[in-house]
Amino acid sequence: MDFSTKLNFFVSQTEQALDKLLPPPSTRPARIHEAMRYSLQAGGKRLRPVLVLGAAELFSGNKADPLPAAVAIECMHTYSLIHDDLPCMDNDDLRRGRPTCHRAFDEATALLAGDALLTYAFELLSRHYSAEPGFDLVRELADAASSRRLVGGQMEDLLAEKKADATASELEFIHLNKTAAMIEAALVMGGLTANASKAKITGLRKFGRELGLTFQIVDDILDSTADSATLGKTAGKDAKAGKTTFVKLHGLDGARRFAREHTEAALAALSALPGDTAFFQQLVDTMLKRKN
Ligand code: GRG
Repeated sequence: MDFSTKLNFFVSQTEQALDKLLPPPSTRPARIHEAMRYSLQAGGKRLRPVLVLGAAELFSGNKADPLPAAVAIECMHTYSLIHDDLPCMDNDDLRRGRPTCHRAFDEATALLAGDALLTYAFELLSRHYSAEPGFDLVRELADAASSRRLVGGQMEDLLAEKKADATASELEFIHLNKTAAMIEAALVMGGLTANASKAKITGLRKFGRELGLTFQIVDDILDSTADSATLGKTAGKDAKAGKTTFVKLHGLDGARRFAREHTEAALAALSALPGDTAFFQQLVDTMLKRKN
C-alpha cells in the first residue's frame, strides 16, 4: 500500500470507529452528545489516531485492537482544542474549518463537551482493554494529559503571553508538553496495544518527541505564513497576540532550519524501530511540508 492509500485507510478506520464508539447523538441529554460529536466529527487531520494505528502495525505478535485507543486519544485531543478555543483561553471563532464549539453551541455546553470527552477517553480504554495493556494505556494517556504535560504546557503558554519575551527554554517546555506530549503518547499507546518491549516503547517516545517538535515549529511557521481558509483556523494569531514562537525567536529561516533538524532527529529515532517504517518516514516528510 502506498503512503496516501495507507493514510486514507487509517483516517477512514478512525472516522468509522469514532462514529461507532461515541454515544449516539440522541443519548440524553442530546445537546451534550451533539456538541461532542460536532467537534469530534468536524474533520481534523486525525494525526494522533494515525500514529496509534501506524505504531501498532510496526510490531508483530500478539496484538489488541488499537482502534479504541486511537479514538480515546482523539477524544482527549479534541477536548483540549474545545477548551483552548474558549473565550477565557484563546477566544477563537474557527476550528477545523467551522465555528468553534462555544460559537456553535454556547460556552457552558462547550466546557461540558470538553469535560465529557476527556472523561470518555478513559472510559473507552477501561471498556475495551483488559488489565494488560489497559492499565499502561490509562497511565500513558493520564500522564500526557496531566498538569505536568498537556495542561502544564497550556498553563506556561498562558503565563508566557503576559511576558514581553519568553526564553527559548520556556518555549521548549511549552511545546514539549502542549504539543509533543500527545504525539508521543499516541505512538506509545500504539506500541502498548501491540505488546512492544520497554526498549521499543522508549524508541517510540524518542521518535514522538522529535516529531512533536517538528509539528509545532511547522505550526508556528504556518501561523505566520498561511491564510485562515487554508488552515481551517484563524491565521496570524500568534504575532497579533505578541506571542513568543519559534518564528519570533529565530526568524522564518531559523524556524525552518530547526524544523529540518528535528525532522532528521525524528528519522534517526525511527531507524531504531522494528518493522516496516516506510509509512512513518513519509509521514515525517509530509509533516515538514504540510500546508495546514
Ligand atoms: C486546554 C488543556 C488545554 C490544552 C490546549 C491543543 C492545545 C492545548 C492548544 C491548541 C493550540 C495550538 C496551536 C497547539 C499546538 C499545536 C496543536 C496541538 C495544533 C492542533 O492540532 P492539529 O493541527 O489539529 O493536529 P486537528 O484539528 O487537525 O486535529
